[in-house]
Amino acid sequence: MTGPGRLIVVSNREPYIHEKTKKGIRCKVPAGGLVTALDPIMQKTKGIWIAWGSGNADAETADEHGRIMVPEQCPSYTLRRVWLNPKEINEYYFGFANQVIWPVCHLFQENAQFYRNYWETFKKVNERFTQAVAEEARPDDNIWVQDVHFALMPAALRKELPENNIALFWHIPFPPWETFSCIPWRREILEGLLGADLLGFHTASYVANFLSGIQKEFPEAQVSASAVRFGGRTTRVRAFPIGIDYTAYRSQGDSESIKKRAIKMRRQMGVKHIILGIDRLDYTKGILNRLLAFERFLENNPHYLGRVSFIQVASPTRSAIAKYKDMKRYIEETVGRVNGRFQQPQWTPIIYINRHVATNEVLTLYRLADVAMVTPIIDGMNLVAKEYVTVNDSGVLILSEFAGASEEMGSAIIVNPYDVESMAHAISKAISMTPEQRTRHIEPLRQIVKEHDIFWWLYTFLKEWGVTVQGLEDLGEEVEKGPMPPPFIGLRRDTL
Ligand code: GDG
Repeated sequence: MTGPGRLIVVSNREPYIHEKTKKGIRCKVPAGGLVTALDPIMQKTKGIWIAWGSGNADAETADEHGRIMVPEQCPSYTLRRVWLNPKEINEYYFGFANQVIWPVCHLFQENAQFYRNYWETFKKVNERFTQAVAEEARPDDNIWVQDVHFALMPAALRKELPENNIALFWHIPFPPWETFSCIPWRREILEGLLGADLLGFHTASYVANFLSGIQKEFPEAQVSASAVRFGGRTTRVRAFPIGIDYTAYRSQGDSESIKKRAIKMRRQMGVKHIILGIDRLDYTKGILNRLLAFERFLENNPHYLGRVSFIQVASPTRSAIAKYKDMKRYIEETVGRVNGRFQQPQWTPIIYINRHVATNEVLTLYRLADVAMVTPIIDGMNLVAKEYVTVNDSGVLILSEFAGASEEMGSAIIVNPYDVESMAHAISKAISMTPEQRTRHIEPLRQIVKEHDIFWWLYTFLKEWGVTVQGLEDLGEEVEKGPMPPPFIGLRRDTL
């Protein structure tokens, strides 16, 4: 154990975004597990969070070095914003992160665009962020890099800051080597990652894929089940399944206002059964096959016509990228075709929402839905599965065997998202379960989410890393006591 030092977090998305609105500058907190978990922790440790300053009022609210104390109501840690120009955003973020690493790691190599300028800009942006960390860090700081956007940083940081503890968490799948090796710059990416003391993935199979890839690319490396010895140093590699802020979801989902909204919405919809899907509109999320499964279900079970509706929230994401535009078109054509085929004056089979919905609405939908279909083609973890079983007391979860979440949540109704017929069958099974069967189904799932919440994830990661962080010395005790109380969040959490 070393330390205690501060925690320096590096992520692409920033925890506080300043935007110009008609009513003046407003500060928004993006929704999502990472910010929810790390923000209260950063408030306690008074560390530094380094991220891309993406808001159109970010520059004018920060000082000349891009620094701003956050949160506004009780400034306790430094957000250091790094500026990117439109070319960099296009090539590093939409290009390399979203059109090289993302499709390859999700086994969609055919969607990848291996342009050299994407790679060059990716390297440049990784260097820029490394410099920003170097300007902020003290030798005893613990530097925790988040996600694929900064895959090259651990090694670059190791060079700049040989004294510091450095770790990285990879939020998406790590694919089999046959797939990953199609990236022309795979060697540099792996060398970048091996600069870390600790690398975290969501599941044991991603760890295994990574380790076997290392062995193939670097035959001279010594690889064990949980570590790599290479170039004179050791990188530990382990699975840390990410969780959600269980207590916050549970208490917000249980509030009177959410319950009332759910009851009202069900009355207005006038159907007996409601099935839900909530995803970013991404080709990995399996939305199209899910809609086809619902169509097959209606075909096979005509007695359900008029009695069951499917609500699909497909929130816009990366919509400038051609493959996302294509997927949106296929989905919308399918919604139109299925609705055209079955619709009745008083009943809409598929209710399709293609916008970002407010968090309260998401909670209402979780509360309302009898069945949630979380059926990605492949997904690192998938937090929607965890959120749904936390908020709903008597729902049924249909879960893809290719979502990381299925490693822990094996008692859900597990489906193969390519098999439309069996997903249709899973829908009939789910909606014909009795209330007692549903309660028996969801309770153990909720228990798993409760035990392995986001604070457990954080604590387990820091413990394995072997660092002690200033202000967080009591984190272990708090995690042992059970889920943490909701953090101080003084702002709306309704953007992604
Ligand atoms: C990556 C990995 C991994 C979605 N639409 C709206 C909305 N959401 C919220 C959900 C949930 C989150 O966004 C999505 O979480 P996912 O886990 O599905 O994933 P990704 O964005 O793909 O994230 C994933 C995750 O990282 C964490 O490591 O689990 O596998 O791909 O919280 O509720 N929230 C609101 N409106 C929407 O329209 N408010």
